[in-house]
Amino acid sequence: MSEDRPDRAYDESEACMSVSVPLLTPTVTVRTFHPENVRRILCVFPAYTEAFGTFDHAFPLMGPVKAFMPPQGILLIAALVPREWQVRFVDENIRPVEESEFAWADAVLVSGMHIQRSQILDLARRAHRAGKVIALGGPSVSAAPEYYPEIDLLHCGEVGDGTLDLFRLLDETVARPERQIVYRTVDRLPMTQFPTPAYRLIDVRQYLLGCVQYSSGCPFTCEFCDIPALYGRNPRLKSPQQILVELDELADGGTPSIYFVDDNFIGNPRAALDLLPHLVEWQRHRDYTVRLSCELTLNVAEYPEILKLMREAFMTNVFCGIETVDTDALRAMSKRQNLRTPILQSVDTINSYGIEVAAGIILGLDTDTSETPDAILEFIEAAQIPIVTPNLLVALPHTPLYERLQKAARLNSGEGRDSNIEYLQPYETVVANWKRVIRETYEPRKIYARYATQAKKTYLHRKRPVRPLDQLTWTNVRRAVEVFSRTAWRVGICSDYRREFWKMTWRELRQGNVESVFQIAMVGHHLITFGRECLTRDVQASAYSARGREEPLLVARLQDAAFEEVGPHILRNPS
Ligand code: B12
Ligand code: SF4
Repeated sequence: MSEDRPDRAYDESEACMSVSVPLLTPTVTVRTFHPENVRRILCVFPAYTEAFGTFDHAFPLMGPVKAFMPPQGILLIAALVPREWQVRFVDENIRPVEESEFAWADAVLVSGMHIQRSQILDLARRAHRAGKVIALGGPSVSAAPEYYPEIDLLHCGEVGDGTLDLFRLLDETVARPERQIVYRTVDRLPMTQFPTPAYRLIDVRQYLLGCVQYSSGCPFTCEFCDIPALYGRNPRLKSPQQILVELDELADGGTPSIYFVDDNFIGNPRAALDLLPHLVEWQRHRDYTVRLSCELTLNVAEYPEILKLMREAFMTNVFCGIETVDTDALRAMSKRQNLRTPILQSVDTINSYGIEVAAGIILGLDTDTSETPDAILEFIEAAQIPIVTPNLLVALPHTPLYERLQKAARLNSGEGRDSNIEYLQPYETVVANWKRVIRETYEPRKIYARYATQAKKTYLHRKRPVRPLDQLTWTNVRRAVEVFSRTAWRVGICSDYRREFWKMTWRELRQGNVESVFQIAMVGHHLITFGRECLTRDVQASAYSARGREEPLLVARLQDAAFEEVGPHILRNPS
């Protein structure tokens, strides 16, 4: 296969061999498949694009941390490839793949979201330059295979029979195919048969959070969301025992915080109730040294039993898609689960169990008016939610929203836009509203004030370690001193909101909340810095579009590197 083979256009009807009904012998699954040949598999996760939710600006305060969260999907694949094969893993959020690693590999396996599309295509170019076959799976290709005409092998859907066929092909040959081949999973592997993702291939201390997945799928059908189409409406589950093994591995690896990446942790409330007592026991045993967090729907406020167990399990943070405070808009987008109880009341209820709420907000809805930004800002003020992620509405493929707008001829993928939607308001108005919400939400005084409220309203209700002195190990103390020195320098001395920082620090220290000082300072620093970049740089506004990604991230990283150079020696990374 020549290295400079021209890219081919995607045309499913003509160009692709689409393998949708695999020929399986009944007993062989992707877990029991034994290959005939030995292969070297390079699993790669592409870099993120900076966003409110990726916390890049917090990392320079934190020593070894270089990325947000380990990528579950590709780590699962790394654990699933036949035992006879060798596997290496590189997360390009930590470091780029080296030429020698491409040279080592027989095949390159990649995952990613739409927002990582240009990074995925860049990986394909590098793999092809090295003459290697590349296979892509994950949420983006599963929803939109047509985005990836350059990739040799596409894997659509979750792991299952499609994955088995992909492995069979790689066993047979690692030559690049003449035409793109698409594998689609029809029979999913039950999650109870999932192996532990290959956490052994990462240093979890390089991530802000560890993560695990208990369930996949969500019963709701919000108009803009592709989860029901991609992962189904009837959540599939791992067993609590699988989760405990994963939690132990991550906690033993040194992570202070673990996130459940489930689409909706209470998608099946009964399943949450089954798992939570195990988590409570696990936390008691570990004396609450690891914070847990998850994504769930706001109607958790209707389940006091779940909230009580979440508190006992030291679930300290949840992300909720609040989306909008306009009840007509919630009805229009089929997000009725947010309507059952007034939103502010739900947030207060969740907070009363010691759980902080982070909120996703969408701008550009058909129901938006000139009053929308004010309504959002009033809500943030009333709810006192510190972390808010405002995004422009985007029509993702395979969503009811996409179909509706396509029929109405309101899709527009013109250059330089961060959304493919013709909004009812002018595009510039929607972007201006987005900027206004960000400017006012992330004014340093306001975000620190919201954290001050959380300290009284939420953090006071949290579990506390029974033996706090056990955590005073030499390693922990040294790490705390290092992180505090960095934070004190960057935020407490160099930033223009140092007054707010010191006020918060004294208040929290007086109450003995050492951990809160670190959390608030780091998260606050990211939100304020990234918020300012949204206003002053060409940061893309939807967190979905493929526009303008590498350069800003590079600029941010170079700025951080330059800062390290001028900072005093004591503030540098320990080796
Ligand atoms: C955790 C999470 C994040 C985390 C980390 C993501 C990560 N490390 O991968 C963070 C917070 C960073 C994040 C951010 C965003 N996210 Co997000 N996120 C998720 C979430 C909830 C879970 C991801 C996960 O770990 N799933 C569990 C794993 C096991 O599932 P999986 O990756 O799909 O893998 C399965 C298969 O796809 C397959 N597979 C995966 N990879 C490969 C590779 C090969 C070779 C093969 C054979 C198979 C295979 O095997 C797995 C098992 O079946 C998903 C929802 C979801 N259900 O996936 C959204 C989701 C991936 N995120 C999404 C989006 C849009 C975003 C954001 C753009 C905006 C937002 N909503 O906040 C930002 C962008 C970040 C950035 N700026 O770059 C979308 C992606 C849409 C799409 N189709 O591309 C999803 C699907 C949710 C949604 N519909 O809104 N996200
Ligand atoms: S509740 Fe969340 S995961 Fe479920 S369909 Fe709505 S947006 Fe998607």
